[in-house]
Amino acid sequence: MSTETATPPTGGAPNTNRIGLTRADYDGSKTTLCPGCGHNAITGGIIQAAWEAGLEPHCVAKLSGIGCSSKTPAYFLGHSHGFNAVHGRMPSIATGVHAANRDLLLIGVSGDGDTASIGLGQFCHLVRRNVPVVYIVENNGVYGLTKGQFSATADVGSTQKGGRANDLMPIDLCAIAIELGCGFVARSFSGDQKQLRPLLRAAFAHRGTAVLDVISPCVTFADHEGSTKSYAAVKEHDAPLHDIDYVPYYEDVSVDYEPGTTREVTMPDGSHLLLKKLDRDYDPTSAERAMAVIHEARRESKLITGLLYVNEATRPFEDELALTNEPLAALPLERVRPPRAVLDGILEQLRTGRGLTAPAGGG
Ligand SMILES: Cc1ncc(C[n+]2csc(CCOP(=O)(O)OP(=O)(O)O)c2C)c(N)n1
Ligand code: SF4
Ligand SMILES: [Mg+2]
Repeated sequence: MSTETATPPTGGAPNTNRIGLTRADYDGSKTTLCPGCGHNAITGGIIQAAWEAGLEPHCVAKLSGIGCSSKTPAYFLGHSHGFNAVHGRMPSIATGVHAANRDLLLIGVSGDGDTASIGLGQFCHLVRRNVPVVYIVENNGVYGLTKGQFSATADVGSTQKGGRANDLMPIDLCAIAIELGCGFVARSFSGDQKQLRPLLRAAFAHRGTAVLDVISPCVTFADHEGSTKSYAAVKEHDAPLHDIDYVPYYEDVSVDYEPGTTREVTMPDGSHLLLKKLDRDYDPTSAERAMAVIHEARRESKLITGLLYVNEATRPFEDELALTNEPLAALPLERVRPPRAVLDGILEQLRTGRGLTAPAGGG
């Protein structure tokens, strides 16, 4: 069985993956973020996971909002499509991209400010519609780009660099996602690549919104004593739910596999996520249990990481809307432009008022 610690290259040439690309083919431009920023490690995780998964770079669209985190799509998959949206508005752009071209795998990168503060409404509606986006929140509890103000995910009692304590309840994005019916919800840590990479690969294989809330320390504004999202605090309070392995659909899952101690999740493409029990027996298919674990963790000041919730049977956005399978850009003009007679009919209706229905409630 291949594990995430040692996925061998399987391309023809040395160090190439299944589609013949090297890891460097998944790089982007050089980071401009602070050295040691958790976001840089997540970028590395995305590059590695995309290479291991053999993603076709030209079939990926990277989307983001505004923030240090939202800058990071420039630093990975330099040959993919990309759109840097307005602050908190990435979900609308992602929804439009998916409606226009279902062949693209969408990777959305956002921050806790971008998602939980200004973009909360957008996030909720994306999840509720189950738009297929691998939605990564690089969560540091602050607005890094604008110099370290608390974001809406800051924990009660966590302090700013200057000593001021946050006294507002945090918004838990995983809890919101589960509540809104999201079929793939995970929490991880930028410093735990062994856990993050298989979660990313499973998220690439999911059909629907996959939310990954990744705690990602801001070394400049939130890595001091008193911050609950510093490297030291995360390491002290991290309580993983399980050890995670990922086996792609083209590899045999039977070797080294102990069904009694391992929970298996089959992804829509036939790949497998293997969740090996740690000290607790955790069922990631129960939304109630996931919510209970999130509440327990908050009560006990623990950071629970791993796959919190998975539902393989959710209905993605395109099924709900019966969208065409073909990218809109690939449709011939006669299939996207109504014929002259139809346009004339609409104009006639507008001119005469016949056939037009008044909006409910007037005005
Ligand atoms: C409409 C709008 N409001 C406010 C800002 C200022 N602003 C830029 S980034 C940001 C917060 C970024 O925080 P987060 O999403 O957590 O990203 P981080 O920098 O922490 O990675 C804010 C408030 C903006 N650019 N646009
Ligand atoms: S300010 Fe913080 S979040 Fe932004 S790049 Fe620096 S360490 Fe990262
Ligand atoms: Mg932030």
